[in-house]
Amino acid sequence: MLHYSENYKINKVSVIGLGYVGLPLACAISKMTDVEIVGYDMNEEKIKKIKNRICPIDDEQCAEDLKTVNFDISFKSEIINGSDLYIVCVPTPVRHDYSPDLEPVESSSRTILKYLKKGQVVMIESTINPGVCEEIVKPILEESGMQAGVDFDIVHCPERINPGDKKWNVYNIPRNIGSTNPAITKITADFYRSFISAEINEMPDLKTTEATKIIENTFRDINIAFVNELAKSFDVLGIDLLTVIKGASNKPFAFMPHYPGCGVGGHCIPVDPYYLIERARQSGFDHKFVKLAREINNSMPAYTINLLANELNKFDKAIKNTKIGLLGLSYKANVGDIRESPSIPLRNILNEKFASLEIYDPYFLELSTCKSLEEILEKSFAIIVATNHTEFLKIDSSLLLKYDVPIVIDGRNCLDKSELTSKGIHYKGIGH
Ligand code: SAJ
Repeated sequence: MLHYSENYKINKVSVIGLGYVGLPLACAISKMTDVEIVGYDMNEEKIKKIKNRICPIDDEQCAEDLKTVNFDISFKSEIINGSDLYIVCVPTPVRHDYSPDLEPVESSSRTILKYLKKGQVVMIESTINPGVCEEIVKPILEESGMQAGVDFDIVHCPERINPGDKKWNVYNIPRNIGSTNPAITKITADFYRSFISAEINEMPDLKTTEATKIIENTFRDINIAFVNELAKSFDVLGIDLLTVIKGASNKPFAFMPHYPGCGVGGHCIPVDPYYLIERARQSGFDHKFVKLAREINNSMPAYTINLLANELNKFDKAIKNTKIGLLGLSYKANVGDIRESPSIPLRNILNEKFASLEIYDPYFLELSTCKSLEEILEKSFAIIVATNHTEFLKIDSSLLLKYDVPIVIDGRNCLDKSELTSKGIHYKGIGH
C-alpha cells in the first residue's frame, strides 16, 4: 500500500474547471482554509470575468464570496504545477445520441499528467459512472510511469451543487468521498471537513462512491418518469394528477412527491442515467427500467405539443401558421441554463410543424424573438409555459384576455388553472 500517505500533507490545491461546481469550491477553500488554492479553466473569457469579480454562474453564495476572495486563476494549465491535490470539476455531458461524453474528464486527466509527481492526489468531483476513475482516469495518469495506489492516488467526491438553490450550497451539503486507499480517503475527507459544515462520509472504494451520485439522480429521473406516465394516463381517465399527488403527499412516510411536466432538463437528471446504462451495457446488463424512464421523460415535449394541437382543434386551428408563444427556454425556474432543456425539442417540433413561433425567456433574450412577457402575449394566439420562471407566474385571465390569448398549455403546472378556466381560458396542464 502507498507509503507517502503517512506524511501526505495538502499545502497546494488546484481546482480544474471553474464552473458552477469548481468556482464555489475554489472560493470556499480560499476562504475557509490556509492552503494555497489556484484555479484553472481553459476558457480565457471566463478567467477574465472572474478576475474582475464577475460571477459567471447563478450562485448567490459564490457571487458573494467572489467579492472578497483572493486566489490565483489562469487559463494556462501551468498554474496547477506542484499541487498536492488536483480537484477536477469539469462537465460530464452526453452527446446527441445520449452516449456519455467523458472527453472533458479525459483531457483534464491529461492536463494533470503533465504535472503529476509522486506523492500527489487527484480528486474527481465531476459526476461519473462506476468505473471511470479506475478504467479511464487511472490509465491516463499511469502513462507517467507511476502507479496509482503506490506513487499517487485517485479520490472521488461527487459534486452535489443544486443550481439556483438559495439554501443548499458548497458549505452545507453533505458529501461522500472514497478512494482505494483508506488513509488518503481520511486525509482528503478531513480536508473537506475543514470548509464544509455537513457530514463528509468516507466510502470504502471508488466504485461505490461513483455509484452514489449516479443513483441519486437516476432515482429522481425514474420518479419523474413515473408521474409523467401517470399524467398521460390520468389525462385520459379525466383525473387531476396534481390533486392526487397532493393527497398522497400527506402520507407521513414512504411517499416522496414528484411532479409531471413538459420534460426533464439540466446537466444532471436527464444525463446521469445514461452513464449507468452504458457502463452496465458494456458488462452485459440491460437497464430496461432506467432506459424506459428516460424514454418516458424524453416523450414529454411531444406530448405537450399534442395537448396544444387538441386545444387548437377546438378553434378549428392547426399548429401550422398559428401564432404560438413559447415561454421559457431554461430547464429550470429562475436560472439561465438551457442544457438538455425540454424547450429545445418543443421549439424544434413547433418549427417542424410550421408554427408562427414566438419565444421569450428573460434569461435568454438573445435567443428570444420577444423582449417582454407582454410582447409575446400580444403576438400569440396560444402559449406554452415551458419554464416556471417567477415572471410567468403573474399570468392570469385579465392578462390573457387583454391580449386575446385563449389557449394556455402549462408545461410546468405553475399557473392558476381554476382562475383561468373560470374566465373561459382554454387551460391544459400536464396531468392537470
Ligand atoms: N422536474 C420535473 N419534475 C420534478 C422535478 C424536476 O419535471 O418533480 C424537471 C425540472 O423541471 C427540470 C429537471 O426535471 O427540467 C431537473 O430538475 P431538478 O430540480 O432535478 O434540477 P437539477 O437538474 O438542477 O438537479 C439538481 C441535482 N443536483 C445535483 O445533481 C447535485 C439533483 O440531484 C437535485 O435533486 C436537484 O438539483 C434538486 O433537488 O433540486
